[in-house]
Amino acid sequence: MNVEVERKFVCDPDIHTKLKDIGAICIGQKRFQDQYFDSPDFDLTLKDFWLRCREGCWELKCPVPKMTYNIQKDSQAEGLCSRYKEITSLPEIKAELTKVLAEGLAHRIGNCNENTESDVGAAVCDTMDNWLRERNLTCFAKYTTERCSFSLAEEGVEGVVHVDLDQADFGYCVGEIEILVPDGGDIQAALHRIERTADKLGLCGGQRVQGKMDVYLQRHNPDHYSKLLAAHIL
Ligand code: V4E
Repeated sequence: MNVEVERKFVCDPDIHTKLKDIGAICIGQKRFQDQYFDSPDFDLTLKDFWLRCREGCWELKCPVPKMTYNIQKDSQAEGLCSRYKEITSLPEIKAELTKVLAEGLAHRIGNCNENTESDVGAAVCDTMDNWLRERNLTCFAKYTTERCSFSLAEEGVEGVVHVDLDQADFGYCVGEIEILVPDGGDIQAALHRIERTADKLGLCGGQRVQGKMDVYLQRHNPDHYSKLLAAHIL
């Protein structure tokens, strides 16, 4: 299971030239549609869990507690980067969601021992659609992205940095510098490497940059958006 560490940035018109100048190689362009799912009370996203179907492939992004990796609090990258554990196996996604939803349920009904985790996960479902329906999880965001991907190697450093330039179909562009860290790998080193790449690209400013979801929800579901802001998720 990988941890995705990433920093978003505002794309300026020179970004392609800058990427070329620092030795990044364009590895392709693709277009994909994403659908995100949650309950009517936002039980997943208010806990920072993001369930997505991208062109038929399921993924659950789960929050990684910052203290887990003993990351320096004063690092600039620390403040600007996000990190999520990515689960792509359907049985593991269902198991994790069952746990998260059961916690929410237990929280709402106090210490009632009925409707526990095993009850929530017990139903036998033939398809993911049915599984979601039984848990009242529906699509709350749907958009298409045109993505141009780059890969950047560094001399003497293992692995690559990925840079994605995304153009969403609702008219928002954003860049991402991203490193996939294998489970148990060095998150701190990834944060430093992202910071070095950002410096090389001349990205300045310590401002958090909005992702596609921020802008989508702001426009399409301001109630969901303000709840996420209030919970410090976005
Ligand atoms: C984790 C998350 C969301 C899910 C998708 O996020 P994002 O990485 O922006 O999408 P995308 O299309 O680039 O996915 P990829 O191809 O990299 O898998 S939507 C909102 N969040 C939370 C979040 C956050 N709190 N802070 C930042 C900087 N990003 C996302």
